[in-house]
Amino acid sequence: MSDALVSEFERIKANSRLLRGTLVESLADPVTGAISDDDNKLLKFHGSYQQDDRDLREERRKQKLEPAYQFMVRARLAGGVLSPAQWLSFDHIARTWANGTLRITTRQTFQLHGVFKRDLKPSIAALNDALVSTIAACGDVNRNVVASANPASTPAHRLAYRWAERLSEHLKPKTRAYHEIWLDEKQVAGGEDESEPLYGATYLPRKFKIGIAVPPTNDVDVFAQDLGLIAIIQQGELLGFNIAIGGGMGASHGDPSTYPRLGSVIGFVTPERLLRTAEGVIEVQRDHGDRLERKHARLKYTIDRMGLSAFKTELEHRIGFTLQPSRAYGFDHNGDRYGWTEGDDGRWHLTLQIESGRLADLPGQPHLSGLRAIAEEHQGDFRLTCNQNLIVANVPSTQRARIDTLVSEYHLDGYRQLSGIRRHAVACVALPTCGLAMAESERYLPQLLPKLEALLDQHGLRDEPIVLRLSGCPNGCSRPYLGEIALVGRAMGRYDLRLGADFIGQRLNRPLRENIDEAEILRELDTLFARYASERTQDERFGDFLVRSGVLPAPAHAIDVEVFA
Ligand code: SRM
Ligand code: SF4
Repeated sequence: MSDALVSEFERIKANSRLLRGTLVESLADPVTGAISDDDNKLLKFHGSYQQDDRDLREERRKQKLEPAYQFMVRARLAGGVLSPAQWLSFDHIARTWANGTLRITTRQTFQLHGVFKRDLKPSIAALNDALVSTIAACGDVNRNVVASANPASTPAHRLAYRWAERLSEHLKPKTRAYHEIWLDEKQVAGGEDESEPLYGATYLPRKFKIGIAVPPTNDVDVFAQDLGLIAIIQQGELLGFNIAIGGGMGASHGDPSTYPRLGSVIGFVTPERLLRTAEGVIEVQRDHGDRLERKHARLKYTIDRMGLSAFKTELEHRIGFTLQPSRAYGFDHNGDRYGWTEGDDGRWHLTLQIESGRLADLPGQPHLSGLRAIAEEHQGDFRLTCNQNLIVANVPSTQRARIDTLVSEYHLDGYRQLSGIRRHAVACVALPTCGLAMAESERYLPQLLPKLEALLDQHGLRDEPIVLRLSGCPNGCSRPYLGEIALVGRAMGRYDLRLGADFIGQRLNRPLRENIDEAEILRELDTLFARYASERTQDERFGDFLVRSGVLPAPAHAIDVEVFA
């Protein structure tokens, strides 16, 4: 492609010498807490974003100071699994170099916030010492591969996790830049052996995400992934994966050329063909994705531009085999199971609810310290979930009582009395760290939930499970278009109210009202809760009720494509 046909970002990637840019110089520059604009773009591939504390912006501006620059660091934890020793390293890094919190993300990993430039290198090096990398946690590459954390059986979880690890490793960038910059490895830039066989020098046109679901649990929201894999397991044996392509949530307000889209199921592959199939999807996207307009560069737009069947033909041509017809599967929920469950190997798993995934020590809620105490004694592992919760996993039965004692002692036992909506509430980070936030999200959830619960109480619906998703802007980091109820930020205190997704992550919601404040949101929901309480059929979910009763237009089919208004 000629230079005129690619974006500035493409030029920066092409000239970066496989993601090196001038990051070393930017990091060493003592004059500013920031790094250069070009390096900023490259830093993402290394797992970090430059941010500034938006709560302090105005004050700093008045004082003629540069913004309070700081960095977010995102780890790569395939399948969200980490050992107690790794937990203790995260805890140490959070307290030493970040803002004293750990944030479980909607893609099953940890983010550290508030890391100053001078502390980036020690933080990333310390994570690597604990065998946790941050490479490709962000950037135009395959990101953290997520996998069902809640499957009903232990072998199914192991299978999903093993494949998440294999995909994550196989699709990792090959550049040594990461090791040079953060881990002081000898410089090899320009060396003859160094290349990116899969990605090439300009990597992908945009981020790429893979998730593995194990039916009947869709806790990864498999249809929101660029490449969604639905594990087909029979009697403990993995037969293979249904392949869903082109899921994605991001959109922009008022721009109908951007939209959330659910993945389209295009076939089935056996396990030995999975890696090649994933590579094939990435190659087609690499060569056909839009490199001029980043807004239209995700796989979902490539597919809609090429046509699904043309995309599939191109994929099969590249991988050299035909996909088999997809196999039957069925999901029944996309949430987490709280409390203790027993695996079929006699080990136990305890799912704790972590509001918005934020682990901190707050008055009366010493959750971060509680988890540190648990990690010091725990003999199994931890699993982070895509609903921002935490599973203390693989606990021997002899250790259960001790874990319960610590959970109670550190007030981590909130999961015992959750309302139906609180069990299914997810909120993105938004303010003060996210540079794209238009409204509050994580900080708003604790205020909003009691108000929603009060309304639900009035209508006798307290225990009714309802999927609630909050996002501070339409980029969709909490996967809000899959919420039975969703608020998508427009401006401070104002949101689009979207309703009517299903309970299993297979139907997008629709906007009911745009740009409204809390009072209007609560009024709308009060009316709808009243109707739901009196008109629903037995076991009917809130989202399904809204569609059946005609409050919202019926979608053409369950897994559909929506044009975003
Ligand atoms: Fe996200 C950008 C946080 C999951 C779609 N996302 C951002 C940034 C980095 C803002 C930025 O670009 O400056 C946010 C940093 C906030 C902060 O202060 O930490 C951010 N995204 C998050 C996290 C932490 C939200 C959370 O509350 O957990 C999630 C981290 C996931 C991870 O561990 O890798 C997160 N982001 C998602 C998801 C959900 C998912 O992947 O399952 C989506 C929707 C799915 C998708 O990709 O379509 C998502 N984030 C976006 C987008 C829109 C992309 C698009 O195609 O249009 C952006 C903006 C962008 O890329 O330009 C974005
Ligand atoms: Fe930021 Fe928007 Fe993502 Fe929320 S949805 S974290 S506000 S980019």
